[in-house]
Amino acid sequence: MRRRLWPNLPAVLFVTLAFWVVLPTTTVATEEPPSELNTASATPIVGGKPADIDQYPWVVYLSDSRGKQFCGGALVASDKVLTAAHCVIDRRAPRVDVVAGRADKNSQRGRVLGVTDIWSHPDYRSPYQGADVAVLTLREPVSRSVVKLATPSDDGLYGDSTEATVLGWGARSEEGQHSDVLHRATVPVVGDAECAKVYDRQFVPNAMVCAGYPDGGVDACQGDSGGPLVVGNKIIGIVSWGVGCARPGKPGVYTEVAAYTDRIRARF
Ligand code: 4AZ
Repeated sequence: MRRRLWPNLPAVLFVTLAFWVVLPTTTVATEEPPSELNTASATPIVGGKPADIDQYPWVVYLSDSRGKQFCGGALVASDKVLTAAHCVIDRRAPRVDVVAGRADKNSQRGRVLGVTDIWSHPDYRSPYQGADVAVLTLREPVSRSVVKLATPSDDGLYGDSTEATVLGWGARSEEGQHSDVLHRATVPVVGDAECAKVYDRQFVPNAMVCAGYPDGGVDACQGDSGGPLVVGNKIIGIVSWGVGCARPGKPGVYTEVAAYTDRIRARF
């Protein structure tokens, strides 16, 4: 054994050295092309830009007991947070925190608030069947401004091509990681007829609203769920589902808040 190994030592050394010298350069070389991906990954929520949380003081994120962000939400009353049912359906109130006033997850700004109650719409089964809406009750009220709920009389806000803003800490690209900082993006509302053409029966017109550009490029993504779609100071949608993120011809689908105003208010 020994005899056969020793004569090979120079070869082994050569190969080892070759790896030490060549491997790093080839690694760098193969890491070069993804710089394009890195550019995309610098625009979380897909196609958005960093947002000033002072402009959206009511936007919050939900974190688990380990402090990991898993969804978005919005303060709709001093002790109530609107989010998606699919965000919280499998969670218990004591294990959910609401983080308010913290744009950067790595900072200590703002407040971490405990949750005492989770209400999910009783009709919720899956995002594709509508009623993807939930209201969390905070342990104590916060003194921040709240966002207004769209109501059935805000029909006009759901019109084709209304410019809406989506906010969140979600993924930068379809396979990407969640963002560390709050991002926002502008997306036009897509009419019900148009969205029904894309998603067929999975689109429920009186429970959902779609938004996105025909060519894609800007959208909510994984981790943005539960977060707000707003027009001015009114929340018209809750990030719910979609096919991938920012794909051409595949708009994001949001819970139509105006369809649930009464049920939400009943929790106040
Ligand atoms: C998600 O998984 C998710 N592009 C949210 C929004 C969209 C897709 C996926 C819409 O939370």
